[in-house]
Amino acid sequence: MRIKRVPLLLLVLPFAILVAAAYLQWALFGLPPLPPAPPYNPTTDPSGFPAWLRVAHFVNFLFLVLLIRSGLQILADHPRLYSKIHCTPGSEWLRFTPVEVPRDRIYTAKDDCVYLTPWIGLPGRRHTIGMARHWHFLSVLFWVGNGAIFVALLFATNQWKRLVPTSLQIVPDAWAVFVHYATFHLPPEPETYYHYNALQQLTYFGVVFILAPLAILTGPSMSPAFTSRFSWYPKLPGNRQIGRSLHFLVMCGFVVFLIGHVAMVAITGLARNMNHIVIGTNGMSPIGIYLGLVGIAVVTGACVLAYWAAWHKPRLVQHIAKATVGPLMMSPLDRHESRSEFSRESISPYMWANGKVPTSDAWRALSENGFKDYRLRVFGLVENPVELSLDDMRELDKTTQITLHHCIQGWSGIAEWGGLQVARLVQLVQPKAEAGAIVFYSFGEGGEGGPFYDSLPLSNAKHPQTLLAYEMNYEPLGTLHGAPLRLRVENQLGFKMVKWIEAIEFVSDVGTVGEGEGGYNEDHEYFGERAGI
Ligand SMILES: Nc1nc2c(c(=O)[nH]1)N[C@H]1C(S)=C(S)[C@@H](COP(=O)(O)O)O[C@H]1N2
Ligand SMILES: [Mo]
Repeated sequence: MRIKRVPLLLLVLPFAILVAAAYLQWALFGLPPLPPAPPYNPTTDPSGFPAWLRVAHFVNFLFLVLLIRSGLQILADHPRLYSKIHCTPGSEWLRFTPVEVPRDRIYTAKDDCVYLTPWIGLPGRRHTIGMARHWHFLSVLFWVGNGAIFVALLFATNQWKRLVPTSLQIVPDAWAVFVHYATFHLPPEPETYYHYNALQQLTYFGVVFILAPLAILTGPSMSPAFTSRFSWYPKLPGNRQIGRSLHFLVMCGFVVFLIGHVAMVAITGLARNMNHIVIGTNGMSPIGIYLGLVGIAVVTGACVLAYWAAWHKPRLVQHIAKATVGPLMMSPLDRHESRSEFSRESISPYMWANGKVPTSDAWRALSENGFKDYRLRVFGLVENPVELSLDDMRELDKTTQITLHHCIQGWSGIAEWGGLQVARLVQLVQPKAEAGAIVFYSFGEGGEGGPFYDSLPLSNAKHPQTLLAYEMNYEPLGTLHGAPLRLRVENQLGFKMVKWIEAIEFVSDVGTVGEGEGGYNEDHEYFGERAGI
């Protein structure tokens, strides 16, 4: 792991200053007096922990664990965090790989993935981002749903009074408690069955009302469909990579809280605390501890089950995600014609690459001849099948756009693309009424051999920013980035954008192509077919 000095200081210094200030205050003035317990009104103030609260607390714990573990796995697919949108190697503020990216040979973003032990990552090992994303998105539906119910019930009952401070006095009060903890003077426990101490209240408030919303809000800043529709959104944190970095830091916040929270539960009266958390009583019996251990076993079991399903039933998980995450999270984004463009000055100096450069004789011969003999074959369910040379395409029409590429792995980069709108091609070939999707076949092979391909529903193929690009950054498309022709679909993730295109087929349904999942990565790596987030 390597972190640059400035971000390290920015992260560590505030905490170090707080602890140093606490020590100084103790050394100079002694421990501050602790705030008195607030007056308790049995008719209006909360007493104990109702069942809904305990259930929500457990459900939250379960899905938070799944989210953190699958999130770390997603990070392992591109173990670098940047402050700039360009992702130039060497510019990362934090990285979890010792590799310095070589510039003298092809080194793809996929080469850069790191192994993550299944004890930490879900589903673990190397380049398992397809499955990790399914678990991440499935978990987030339940985590957010549960959180919404929890917050609604907090305010529907008097339980909100535990968490929400009603006076600024909370700040000096929490500071007094902090000076005690930081200097290892445990303050007397409050009657937590009725109220928390000031620091505890402020911390829980921060986790529920700041950290959790930040986790939810930073997520969509990484979605190509969302950010091409709302191009202002990723500018809120600064840019997409800052959004991604914040998403990671929020996760770190949750981990730090989890460790501190569990430690405090253990230190400040384990049996009583566990009875509060698990069965809602205020006694000293060990039953809460036992049932709590059962709860931890259930969470562990869920992790084992998710791991097993990812490795033994990946197709099933992929299909469940398609049936649930698809309609709930993707459909609202799919429907919109959106465009997000960047200025010429913002073009990235470096663009990561993925995929295997074609090795077939046919492609090599074309390449050696500068693709003069290249003919794009467009066939299938069309009235007017065509074969187009690059010149034919140039004559038909040319559209240019400066857009942001979002790879599923997390890296991004801005480039100019010039080429033929797929919508124009559709107009030319006249799809038959049965045609529902377009399949793009590559000269290149996929990671496990066999031709690389992917598909688009006809609706998205008609999007104004869906392009067959033969130009990148004002020059003919180079070998590494897909010469002679590649797809650009700006509201989708990079893996949909087939490079080195050989032919295009109009089909009724992608189920008949390859293994029927819609593309090579969908077939082989269980990626979701709709790639708007
Ligand atoms: N033929 C082919 N096209 C492909 C791939 C591939 O493996 N083979 N990888 C895809 C992925 S995962 C990404 S992120 C983009 C990368 O485009 P770039 O290399 O131009 O940055 O290409 C896509 N097109
Ligand atoms: Mo990608």
